[in-house]
Amino acid sequence: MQPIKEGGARLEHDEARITYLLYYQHTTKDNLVLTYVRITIYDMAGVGYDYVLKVTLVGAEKVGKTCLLRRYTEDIFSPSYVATIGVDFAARIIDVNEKSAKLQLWDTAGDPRFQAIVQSYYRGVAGVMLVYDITDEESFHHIGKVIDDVKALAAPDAVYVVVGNKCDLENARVISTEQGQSFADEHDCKFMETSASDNVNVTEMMIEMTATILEIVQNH
Ligand SMILES: Nc1nc2c(ncn2[C@@H]2O[C@H](COP(=O)(O)OP(=O)(O)O)[C@@H](O)[C@H]2O)c(=O)[nH]1
Ligand SMILES: [Mg+2]
Repeated sequence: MQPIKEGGARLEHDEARITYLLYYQHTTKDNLVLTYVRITIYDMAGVGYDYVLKVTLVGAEKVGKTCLLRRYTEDIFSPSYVATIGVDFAARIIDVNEKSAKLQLWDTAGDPRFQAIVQSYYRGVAGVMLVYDITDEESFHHIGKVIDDVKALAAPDAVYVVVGNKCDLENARVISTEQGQSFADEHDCKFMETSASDNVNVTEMMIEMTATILEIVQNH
């Protein structure tokens, strides 16, 4: 898979961050494929950290992976839907138990055409967030279908969090908190219900996951 064209564009920037859109083009047997990666780089000059932790968000399309990532790293929420093409990436420093970690968050595209690149992002992950939408039964089944594949690709001591997103939409709920919790218990995962739109449990989820990862890392 030889890139035949590469490039990038600066999308937006302010004093604290720059967002780039990078792309490369390559050909497969009969297709021309364009891969985009959106990258937000923060001005972290002078900011030290003890660990870099790679975290992948997994889940069906439209469950809110990109929104959770943006809510946590930029504290914004956008109600319009822009499909992630390829991979969405953002980072933020988190302080837990007197240690600083740089969390690298990757939103993998649900589109099966991108499975090849998506798989490579499972390698070396310290944390996996398995996201479903509490108003969408199909999305809950989806994480049940992919969890074994993800566990096969990720590091054996990776930490898993089952995330029931859109908990602000209580009236449209079809997956109960108990269902989510028992799925998580069965698969040895942590569990949390979140809302990217109302900013419920997003920071808590990141802290909980990071604390668990650091516990494992420090006991090695
Ligand atoms: N009500 C509600 N809508 C959400 C929430 N999170 C995401 N959405 C909406 O769900 C759609 C898909 O979100 P997105 O993050 O792009 O999904 P992704 O495909 O998993 O990355 C968008 O229209 C969002 O505005 C949430 O917590 N509550
Ligand atoms: Mg997305």
